Amino acid sequence: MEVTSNMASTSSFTAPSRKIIVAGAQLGPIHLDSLRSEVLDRMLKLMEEAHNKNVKLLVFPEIAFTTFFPRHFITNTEELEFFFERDVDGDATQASNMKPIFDAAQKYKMDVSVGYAECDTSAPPEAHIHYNTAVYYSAAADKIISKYRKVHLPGTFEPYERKHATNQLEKRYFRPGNLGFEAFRAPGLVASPVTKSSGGEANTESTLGRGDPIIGTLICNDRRWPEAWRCYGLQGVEIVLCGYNTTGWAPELVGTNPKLSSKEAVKAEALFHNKLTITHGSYVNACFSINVAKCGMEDGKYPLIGGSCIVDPDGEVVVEAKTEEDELVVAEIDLEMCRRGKGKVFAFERHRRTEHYARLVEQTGVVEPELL
Ligand code: CDT
Repeated sequence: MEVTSNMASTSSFTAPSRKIIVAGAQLGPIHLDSLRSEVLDRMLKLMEEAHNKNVKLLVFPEIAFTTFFPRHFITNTEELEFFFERDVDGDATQASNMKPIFDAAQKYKMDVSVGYAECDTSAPPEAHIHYNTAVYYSAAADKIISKYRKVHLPGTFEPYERKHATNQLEKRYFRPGNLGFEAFRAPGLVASPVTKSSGGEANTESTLGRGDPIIGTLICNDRRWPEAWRCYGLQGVEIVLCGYNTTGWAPELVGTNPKLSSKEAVKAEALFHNKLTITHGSYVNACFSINVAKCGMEDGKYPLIGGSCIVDPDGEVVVEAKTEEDELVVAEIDLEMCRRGKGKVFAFERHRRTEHYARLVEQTGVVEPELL
C-alpha cells in the first residue's frame, strides 16, 4: 500500500513533527496613570525577546493594555471609555493601540493572542457595548482569525458596601461574551499538516491529530469553569490560551478561607486555586494550556498574582514564571503528546455518558435534594 502524508496509522509512516515553541508574555503591574505608549513598548520588548527565542505563538494577558480597571468604580462615561479599544471597521489589527503588536507579529512571523477591553463599534457609540475580549492574530494568515469574548464575568454590578473592599465590577462594565467557545485551527505552526486541499477529511481515523493545531481561548475567570474547558475538549482542543488578572486579596469576592492568617497566605491560596484549575482543565481535556498573568501591585495597593505557566496534557507544569514583573515563559511543546489522553482515558466517544448530563445545561444554580 502506498503511504501518503495523511495516513497516520501505517507502521512505516513517520509522522511530521508537531512541535511548536510557545510562550506566555507575563506583564508586571500597569497603573491608572501608566501611559499606553509605555505599556506598548514593554509588550514589544517581550515580543522581540520571544522572537530571539524562536517563539511561534505568544500569549498576552487579559486586559493587557491598561490597569485592571474593573477594581475601580467609574461613573464618568468618558473616563471609562479611556480603557477600551475600538476596532476600526471591525478590524482590531487597525485599532491604534494594537496595530504595532500585529505589525511586530507579522515581522517576526509569530502568532499572537492579546486580551483587551473591547468597545463594539458595530453598535452605535452611545450604546456603549463592551466586552472583555481576546483576539488571535495569525502571522501566516496575516489577520485576526479568532475573537473570543469572556463568558464568565466575575464580581458584582454594584460596588461593595464595605469602604475599603476591592471591587470587581466586570458585571457593570462588560456584557457576557456572545461568541461561545469556538475552537479554531491556526495555520503555519506545524510542518505538513493534513488539510482539505491535501485530501484530508476531518474526524477520520487517519487525520485525527494531524491537522493544523486546534486552539481555544479562555479569559481569567472562565478557567474556573470545567464546562468551558469541556466545550473546547469536545472540539479536540490541543492548546488552550488563558490570560488573567487575578487579585491576591479580595475577601468579598473570593470568599477567602477565614483560617488564613496573613495576606501572604491568602495570595498563596489564590495561586494554588489558579494552578488547580489550569492543571485540571489541561489534564481532563488532554491539552496544553498557556496561562498568562498581569501581576504585581497595581495602582499602588492592589495585588495581582503571577504564576504564569505552561501546562502539558498530563496536567504537569512545564515552565512557570519566577517574578511578578514582565517575564517570558517559554517552552517547546509537542502536540503529539495530546494523543495519549485523547485516545485512552479521555477518549470521550467511548467513555462519556451524556444521558446523565442533562442537568448541566438545563439548570444554572444549585437545586438541593429534598430535606429528610
Ligand atoms: N479577572 C478575573 O476574571 N478575575 C477573577 C476573580 C475571581 S476571584 C475568585 C478570577 O477568576 O481570577
